[in-house]
Amino acid sequence: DVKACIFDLDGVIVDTAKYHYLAWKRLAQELGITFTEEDNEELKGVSRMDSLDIILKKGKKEISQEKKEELAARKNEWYLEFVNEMKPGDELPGARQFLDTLKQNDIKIGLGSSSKNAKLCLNLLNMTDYFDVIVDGTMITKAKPDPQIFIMGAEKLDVKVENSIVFEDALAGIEAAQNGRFKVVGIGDPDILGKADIVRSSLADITLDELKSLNNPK
Ligand code: G16
Ligand code: MG
Repeated sequence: DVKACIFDLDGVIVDTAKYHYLAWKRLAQELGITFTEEDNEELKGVSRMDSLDIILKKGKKEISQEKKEELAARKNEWYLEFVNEMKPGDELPGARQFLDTLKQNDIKIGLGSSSKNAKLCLNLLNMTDYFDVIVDGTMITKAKPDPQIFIMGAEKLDVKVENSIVFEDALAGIEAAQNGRFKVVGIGDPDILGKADIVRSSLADITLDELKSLNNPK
């Protein structure tokens, strides 16, 4: 039985992934590092500091920890300029309706986001109340693809892993879910997310029956 759904935020509930990309691109540009949309795929679901390390490595730059903190903070300021413009209705297609359906069917709802800005985003979208449990980047010690974030979510929801389904748009997140033995729905491009149990382009394209059969293969 499906008793809980645990959602990634960026790229699943709301398209903040594009804001992360624009902010990182601006930082990379200032550092003289080429940074494309393809490079960005590697950053999805990855923590702020690890993202910066990936970009610096790509540009073959080594800098002090202090300077890194400063760059990461600058990126976050640019990111927040975009985020603060968000309002209810800016969530991804089908997201709100899907959460409504889960509520109506007494399925618990959790958030498992690597972002330290997750609560702010949910508040701006007026979607906080949907979530029975929120696990965000301020609460975890091990980043995706470690399953810690989703295991913590299931524990706090008081639901077993086998009764939970994870929703993810990033490879690192799909691996995190699978490392924790969760069933996982990929949201995005099947060519990139083929590892997931099923892939849909958005939450508008998945039904409750599909979820149930995912957890109860015939
Ligand atoms: C996300 C994004 C990542 C981002 C990370 C940290 O999480 O996918 O690109 O680097 O959060 O975000 P912040 O800098 O806001 O703490 P998720 O797990 O919701 O996809
Ligand atoms: Mg994501």
